[in-house]
Amino acid sequence: MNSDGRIEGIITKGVGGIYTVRICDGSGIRKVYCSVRGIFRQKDFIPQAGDTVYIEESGDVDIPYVISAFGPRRNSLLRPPLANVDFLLLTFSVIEPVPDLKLLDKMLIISGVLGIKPVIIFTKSDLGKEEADTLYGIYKNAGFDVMISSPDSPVSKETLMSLTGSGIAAFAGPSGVGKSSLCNRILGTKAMETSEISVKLKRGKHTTRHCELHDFGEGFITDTPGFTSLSLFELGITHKDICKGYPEIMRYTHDCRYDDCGHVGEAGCAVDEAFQKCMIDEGRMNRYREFYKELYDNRNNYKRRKRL
Ligand SMILES: Nc1nc2c(ncn2[C@@H]2O[C@H](COP(=O)(O)OP(=O)(O)OP(=O)(O)O)[C@@H](O)[C@H]2O)c(=O)[nH]1
Ligand SMILES: [Mg+2]
Ligand SMILES: [Zn+2]
Repeated sequence: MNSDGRIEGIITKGVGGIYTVRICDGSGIRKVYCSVRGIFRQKDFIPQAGDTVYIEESGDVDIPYVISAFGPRRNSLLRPPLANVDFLLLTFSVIEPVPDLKLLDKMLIISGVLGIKPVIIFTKSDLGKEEADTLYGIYKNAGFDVMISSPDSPVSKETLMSLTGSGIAAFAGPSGVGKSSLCNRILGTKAMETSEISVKLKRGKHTTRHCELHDFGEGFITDTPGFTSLSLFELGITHKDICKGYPEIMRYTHDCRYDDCGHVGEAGCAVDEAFQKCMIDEGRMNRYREFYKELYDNRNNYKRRKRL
Protein backbone atom coordinates (compact mmCIF):
# COMPACT_ATOMS: atom_id res chain seq x y z
CA MET A 1 0.00 0.00 0.00
CA ASN A 2 1.20 3.51 -0.85
CA SER A 3 1.45 6.28 1.76
CA ASP A 4 -1.73 7.83 0.31
CA GLY A 5 -3.75 4.67 0.99
CA ARG A 6 -3.81 3.54 -2.61
CA ILE A 7 -2.84 0.01 -3.58
CA GLU A 8 -0.93 -0.62 -6.81
CA GLY A 9 -2.00 -3.51 -9.00
CA ILE A 10 -2.34 -4.79 -12.54
CA ILE A 11 -5.58 -5.48 -14.41
CA THR A 12 -5.62 -9.17 -15.31
CA LYS A 13 -9.10 -9.24 -16.81
CA GLY A 14 -11.97 -6.93 -17.62
CA VAL A 15 -15.49 -8.04 -18.45
CA GLY A 16 -18.50 -5.75 -18.64
CA GLY A 17 -16.90 -2.87 -16.73
CA ILE A 18 -15.74 -5.06 -13.82
CA TYR A 19 -11.99 -5.53 -13.57
CA THR A 20 -10.00 -8.22 -11.85
CA VAL A 21 -6.90 -6.60 -10.38
CA ARG A 22 -3.91 -8.52 -9.06
CA ILE A 23 -2.46 -6.85 -5.99
CA CYS A 24 0.26 -7.67 -3.53
CA ASP A 25 -0.47 -6.32 -0.05
CA GLY A 26 -0.18 -7.45 3.59
CA SER A 27 -2.25 -10.53 2.72
CA GLY A 28 0.13 -11.57 -0.09
CA ILE A 29 -0.74 -11.84 -3.76
CA ARG A 30 -4.47 -11.85 -4.43
CA LYS A 31 -7.01 -10.82 -7.00
CA VAL A 32 -9.85 -8.41 -6.25
CA TYR A 33 -12.83 -7.10 -8.17
CA CYS A 34 -12.82 -3.41 -9.04
CA SER A 35 -15.06 -0.90 -10.71
CA VAL A 36 -13.58 2.22 -12.25
CA ARG A 37 -14.03 5.90 -11.34
CA GLY A 38 -16.48 7.73 -13.59
CA ILE A 39 -13.87 10.13 -14.98
CA PHE A 40 -12.16 7.21 -16.71
CA ARG A 41 -15.36 6.08 -18.39
CA GLN A 42 -14.60 8.10 -21.48
CA LYS A 43 -15.21 7.09 -25.02
CA ASP A 44 -11.59 7.00 -26.09
CA PHE A 45 -10.13 5.46 -22.94
CA ILE A 46 -10.76 1.79 -22.35
CA PRO A 47 -9.04 0.18 -19.34
CA GLN A 48 -7.22 -2.92 -20.57
CA ALA A 49 -5.71 -6.07 -19.15
CA GLY A 50 -2.06 -5.20 -18.60
CA ASP A 51 -2.77 -1.70 -17.28
CA THR A 52 -1.06 -0.70 -14.03
CA VAL A 53 -3.71 0.75 -11.73
CA TYR A 54 -4.13 2.24 -8.26
CA ILE A 55 -7.16 1.11 -6.31
CA GLU A 56 -9.01 2.18 -3.16
CA GLU A 57 -11.71 0.57 -1.08
CA SER A 58 -15.13 1.36 -2.51
CA GLY A 59 -17.44 0.49 0.37
CA ASP A 60 -19.43 -1.75 -1.99
CA VAL A 61 -19.76 -5.37 -0.83
CA ASP A 62 -19.94 -6.91 -4.29
CA ILE A 63 -17.20 -4.85 -5.93
CA PRO A 64 -15.03 -3.90 -2.95
CA TYR A 65 -12.46 -1.73 -4.77
CA VAL A 66 -12.48 1.09 -7.27
CA ILE A 67 -9.71 2.03 -9.72
CA SER A 68 -8.85 5.65 -8.94
CA ALA A 69 -5.76 6.12 -11.15
CA PHE A 70 -3.85 4.53 -14.03
CA GLY A 71 -0.10 4.20 -14.46
CA PRO A 72 1.47 5.28 -17.77
CA ARG A 73 1.11 2.87 -20.70
CA ARG A 74 4.18 1.68 -22.60
CA ASN A 75 1.86 0.59 -25.40
CA SER A 76 -1.69 -0.43 -26.05
CA LEU A 77 -3.21 -2.76 -28.64
CA LEU A 78 -6.75 -3.16 -29.89
CA ARG A 79 -6.14 -6.57 -31.44
CA PRO A 80 -5.54 -8.24 -29.10
CA PRO A 81 -6.99 -5.75 -26.56
CA LEU A 82 -4.10 -5.37 -24.12
CA ALA A 83 -1.78 -2.76 -22.61
CA ASN A 84 1.93 -2.88 -21.79
CA VAL A 85 2.70 -5.90 -23.93
CA ASP A 86 6.35 -6.99 -24.02
CA PHE A 87 6.07 -10.10 -26.18
CA LEU A 88 3.64 -11.07 -28.90
CA LEU A 89 3.54 -14.81 -29.51
CA LEU A 90 2.41 -14.63 -33.13
CA THR A 91 0.70 -17.95 -33.65
CA PHE A 92 -0.17 -19.24 -37.11
CA SER A 93 -1.01 -22.79 -38.22
CA VAL A 94 0.89 -24.13 -41.21
CA ILE A 95 -2.33 -25.76 -42.51
CA GLU A 96 -6.02 -25.52 -41.50
CA PRO A 97 -6.42 -22.61 -41.51
CA VAL A 98 -3.77 -21.84 -44.15
CA PRO A 99 -1.45 -19.14 -42.84
CA ASP A 100 -2.26 -15.57 -43.85
CA LEU A 101 1.30 -14.28 -44.21
CA LYS A 102 0.11 -10.75 -44.93
CA LEU A 103 -1.50 -10.73 -41.51
CA LEU A 104 1.66 -12.16 -39.93
CA ASP A 105 3.83 -9.52 -41.62
CA LYS A 106 1.45 -6.76 -40.52
CA MET A 107 1.72 -7.98 -36.95
CA LEU A 108 5.50 -7.99 -37.23
CA ILE A 109 5.36 -4.37 -38.43
CA ILE A 110 3.09 -3.38 -35.54
CA SER A 111 5.42 -5.15 -33.09
CA GLY A 112 8.38 -3.26 -34.55
CA VAL A 113 6.59 0.09 -34.37
CA LEU A 114 5.51 -0.45 -30.75
CA GLY A 115 8.81 -1.92 -29.56
CA ILE A 116 7.21 -5.28 -28.74
CA LYS A 117 9.36 -8.38 -29.22
CA PRO A 118 7.67 -10.83 -31.60
CA VAL A 119 8.07 -14.59 -31.28
CA ILE A 120 6.59 -16.57 -34.16
CA ILE A 121 4.98 -19.95 -33.44
CA PHE A 122 3.94 -22.14 -36.36
CA THR A 123 1.43 -24.74 -35.12
CA LYS A 124 0.00 -27.96 -36.57
CA SER A 125 3.32 -29.08 -38.06
CA ASP A 126 1.87 -32.62 -37.66
CA LEU A 127 -0.45 -31.75 -40.57
CA GLY A 128 2.25 -30.26 -42.79
CA LYS A 129 5.88 -30.95 -41.97
CA GLU A 130 7.20 -29.50 -45.24
CA GLU A 131 5.10 -26.36 -44.94
CA ALA A 132 6.34 -25.90 -41.38
CA ASP A 133 9.98 -26.27 -42.41
CA THR A 134 9.59 -23.79 -45.29
CA LEU A 135 7.91 -21.17 -43.11
CA TYR A 136 10.44 -21.70 -40.34
CA GLY A 137 13.27 -21.06 -42.83
CA ILE A 138 11.72 -17.90 -44.27
CA TYR A 139 11.13 -16.20 -40.92
CA LYS A 140 14.27 -17.48 -39.20
CA ASN A 141 16.40 -16.17 -42.08
CA ALA A 142 14.59 -12.86 -41.85
CA GLY A 143 15.90 -12.57 -38.29
CA PHE A 144 13.00 -13.57 -36.04
CA ASP A 145 12.66 -16.04 -33.18
CA VAL A 146 10.61 -18.88 -34.64
CA MET A 147 9.24 -22.05 -33.07
CA ILE A 148 7.37 -25.00 -34.48
CA SER A 149 4.65 -26.71 -32.48
CA SER A 150 2.58 -29.89 -32.80
CA PRO A 151 0.56 -31.93 -30.27
CA ASP A 152 3.48 -34.38 -29.88
CA SER A 153 6.08 -31.66 -29.64
CA PRO A 154 4.47 -28.47 -28.33
CA VAL A 155 6.46 -25.35 -27.50
CA SER A 156 7.66 -25.97 -23.96
CA LYS A 157 6.88 -23.86 -20.94
CA GLU A 158 10.58 -23.65 -20.07
CA THR A 159 11.57 -22.38 -23.52
CA LEU A 160 8.87 -19.71 -23.48
CA MET A 161 9.59 -18.68 -19.93
CA SER A 162 13.29 -18.26 -20.63
CA LEU A 163 12.38 -15.98 -23.56
CA THR A 164 9.72 -13.85 -21.91
CA GLY A 165 11.32 -13.33 -18.48
CA SER A 166 9.39 -10.87 -16.35
CA GLY A 167 7.35 -9.36 -19.16
CA ILE A 168 3.76 -9.60 -20.37
CA ALA A 169 3.48 -12.16 -23.17
CA ALA A 170 0.36 -12.48 -25.31
CA PHE A 171 -0.64 -15.07 -27.86
CA ALA A 172 -1.99 -13.42 -31.00
CA GLY A 173 -3.17 -14.74 -34.34
CA PRO A 174 -6.16 -15.95 -36.35
CA SER A 175 -8.96 -18.06 -34.96
CA GLY A 176 -8.51 -21.83 -34.90
CA VAL A 177 -4.71 -21.90 -35.06
CA GLY A 178 -4.32 -23.41 -31.59
CA LYS A 179 -3.55 -20.46 -29.30
CA SER A 180 -5.77 -21.72 -26.49
CA SER A 181 -4.59 -25.33 -26.92
CA LEU A 182 -0.99 -24.21 -26.49
CA CYS A 183 -1.77 -21.81 -23.68
CA ASN A 184 -3.57 -24.59 -21.78
CA ARG A 185 -0.60 -26.94 -22.21
CA ILE A 186 1.83 -24.31 -21.07
CA LEU A 187 -0.20 -23.38 -18.02
CA GLY A 188 -1.03 -27.01 -17.33
CA THR A 189 -4.73 -26.24 -17.03
CA LYS A 190 -7.91 -26.33 -19.03
CA ALA A 191 -8.35 -22.63 -18.31
CA MET A 192 -9.19 -21.76 -21.90
CA GLU A 193 -11.94 -23.27 -23.96
CA THR A 194 -10.86 -24.70 -27.32
CA SER A 195 -12.89 -25.94 -30.25
CA GLU A 196 -12.58 -27.82 -33.51
CA ILE A 197 -12.24 -25.65 -36.57
CA SER A 198 -15.20 -25.57 -38.93
CA VAL A 199 -15.10 -28.61 -41.23
CA LYS A 200 -16.79 -26.64 -43.99
CA LEU A 201 -14.91 -23.35 -43.85
CA LYS A 202 -11.60 -24.74 -42.51
CA ARG A 203 -11.54 -21.71 -40.24
CA GLY A 204 -11.66 -21.18 -36.49
CA LYS A 205 -14.86 -20.30 -34.70
CA HIS A 206 -13.63 -17.45 -32.48
CA THR A 207 -13.89 -19.58 -29.37
CA THR A 208 -11.84 -17.32 -27.09
CA ARG A 209 -13.62 -14.06 -26.28
CA HIS A 210 -11.37 -12.17 -23.88
CA CYS A 211 -7.87 -11.81 -22.46
CA GLU A 212 -6.80 -12.83 -18.98
CA LEU A 213 -3.28 -12.44 -17.64
CA HIS A 214 -1.98 -15.54 -15.86
CA ASP A 215 1.12 -15.56 -13.65
CA PHE A 216 3.97 -16.99 -15.72
CA GLY A 217 7.36 -17.17 -14.01
CA GLU A 218 8.26 -13.61 -13.07
CA GLY A 219 5.79 -12.22 -15.59
CA PHE A 220 2.42 -12.92 -17.20
CA ILE A 221 1.01 -14.79 -20.16
CA THR A 222 -2.39 -14.44 -21.82
CA ASP A 223 -4.47 -16.17 -24.42
CA THR A 224 -6.38 -13.79 -26.72
CA PRO A 225 -9.30 -13.92 -29.14
CA GLY A 226 -8.40 -14.71 -32.76
CA PHE A 227 -8.83 -12.11 -35.49
CA THR A 228 -8.68 -12.10 -39.26
CA SER A 229 -8.01 -8.55 -40.37
CA LEU A 230 -5.89 -5.56 -39.46
CA SER A 231 -5.42 -2.26 -41.26
CA LEU A 232 -2.00 -0.66 -40.96
CA PHE A 233 -3.45 2.60 -42.28
CA GLU A 234 -6.21 2.65 -39.65
CA LEU A 235 -3.55 2.20 -36.98
CA GLY A 236 -1.69 5.26 -38.23
CA ILE A 237 1.29 3.27 -39.52
CA THR A 238 2.95 5.05 -42.47
CA HIS A 239 5.05 3.82 -45.40
CA LYS A 240 8.15 4.93 -43.48
CA ASP A 241 7.32 2.56 -40.58
CA ILE A 242 7.10 -0.65 -42.58
CA CYS A 243 10.84 -1.37 -42.40
CA LYS A 244 10.47 -1.85 -38.64
CA GLY A 245 8.89 -5.25 -39.33
CA TYR A 246 11.63 -6.26 -41.77
CA PRO A 247 14.98 -6.91 -40.07
CA GLU A 248 16.25 -8.54 -43.28
CA ILE A 249 15.65 -5.26 -45.18
CA MET A 250 17.13 -3.15 -42.40
CA ARG A 251 20.40 -5.07 -42.85
CA TYR A 252 20.98 -3.30 -46.18
CA THR A 253 19.28 0.11 -45.95
CA HIS A 254 22.41 2.00 -44.85
CA ASP A 255 23.98 1.23 -48.26
CA CYS A 256 21.10 2.67 -50.31
CA ARG A 257 22.08 5.71 -52.41
CA TYR A 258 19.27 7.92 -51.08
CA ASP A 259 18.57 8.47 -47.38
CA ASP A 260 14.83 8.44 -48.01
CA CYS A 261 14.97 5.33 -50.22
CA GLY A 262 11.69 3.41 -50.04
CA HIS A 263 13.32 0.23 -51.44
CA VAL A 264 10.71 -0.04 -54.15
CA GLY A 265 12.84 0.14 -57.28
CA GLU A 266 14.86 3.34 -56.76
CA ALA A 267 18.28 3.61 -58.43
CA GLY A 268 21.14 2.54 -56.16
CA CYS A 269 18.87 0.64 -53.74
CA ALA A 270 21.01 -1.81 -51.76
CA VAL A 271 17.91 -3.71 -50.64
CA ASP A 272 16.93 -4.34 -54.24
CA GLU A 273 20.46 -5.51 -54.99
CA ALA A 274 20.29 -7.96 -52.06
CA PHE A 275 16.89 -9.13 -53.28
CA GLN A 276 18.26 -9.78 -56.79
CA LYS A 277 20.95 -11.94 -55.17
CA CYS A 278 18.18 -13.93 -53.41
CA MET A 279 19.23 -12.69 -49.98
CA ILE A 280 15.63 -11.68 -49.17
CA ASP A 281 12.59 -13.96 -49.48
CA GLU A 282 10.43 -13.10 -52.49
CA GLY A 283 7.10 -13.34 -50.66
CA ARG A 284 8.31 -11.10 -47.85
CA MET A 285 9.68 -8.54 -50.33
CA ASN A 286 6.47 -8.56 -52.38
CA ARG A 287 4.34 -8.02 -49.29
CA TYR A 288 6.64 -5.17 -48.21
CA ARG A 289 6.14 -3.52 -51.60
CA GLU A 290 2.39 -4.02 -51.42
CA PHE A 291 2.16 -2.42 -47.95
CA TYR A 292 4.48 0.39 -49.05
CA LYS A 293 2.44 1.24 -52.12
CA GLU A 294 -0.85 1.21 -50.23
CA LEU A 295 0.42 3.44 -47.42
CA TYR A 296 2.41 5.74 -49.72
CA ASP A 297 -0.68 6.30 -51.88
CA ASN A 298 -2.58 7.15 -48.69
CA ARG A 299 0.12 9.38 -47.20
CA ASN A 300 -2.01 12.53 -47.30
CA ASN A 301 -5.06 10.86 -45.79
CA TYR A 302 -3.88 10.35 -42.22
CA LYS A 303 -6.17 12.64 -40.28
CA ARG A 304 -5.29 11.75 -36.77
CA ARG A 305 -2.94 9.06 -35.58
CA LYS A 306 -5.21 6.53 -33.98
CA ARG A 307 -4.36 4.65 -30.85
CA LEU A 308 -2.48 1.45 -31.67
N1 LIG B 1 -3.49 -31.21 -35.72
C1 LIG B 1 -3.33 -30.22 -34.82
N2 LIG B 1 -4.42 -29.63 -34.30
C2 LIG B 1 -4.24 -28.64 -33.39
C3 LIG B 1 -2.95 -28.19 -33.00
N3 LIG B 1 -3.11 -27.16 -32.11
C4 LIG B 1 -4.45 -27.00 -31.97
N4 LIG B 1 -5.14 -27.88 -32.73
C5 LIG B 1 -6.60 -27.99 -32.87
O1 LIG B 1 -7.09 -26.82 -33.53
C6 LIG B 1 -8.40 -26.51 -33.06
C7 LIG B 1 -8.47 -25.04 -32.65
O2 LIG B 1 -7.67 -24.85 -31.50
P1 LIG B 1 -7.87 -23.66 -30.47
O3 LIG B 1 -6.80 -23.81 -29.45
O4 LIG B 1 -9.29 -23.58 -29.99
O5 LIG B 1 -7.59 -22.39 -31.43
P2 LIG B 1 -7.54 -20.84 -31.06
O6 LIG B 1 -6.38 -20.28 -31.80
O7 LIG B 1 -7.52 -20.67 -29.58
O8 LIG B 1 -8.90 -20.28 -31.69
P3 LIG B 1 -9.78 -18.98 -31.22
O9 LIG B 1 -10.00 -19.06 -29.75
O10 LIG B 1 -11.06 -19.14 -32.02
O11 LIG B 1 -9.00 -17.76 -31.64
C8 LIG B 1 -8.69 -27.49 -31.91
O12 LIG B 1 -9.50 -28.53 -32.43
C9 LIG B 1 -7.32 -28.01 -31.54
O13 LIG B 1 -7.38 -29.32 -31.00
C10 LIG B 1 -1.81 -28.83 -33.58
O14 LIG B 1 -0.64 -28.50 -33.30
N5 LIG B 1 -2.07 -29.83 -34.49
MG1 LIG C 1 -8.83 -19.66 -28.35
ZN1 LIG D 1 16.73 1.13 -50.79
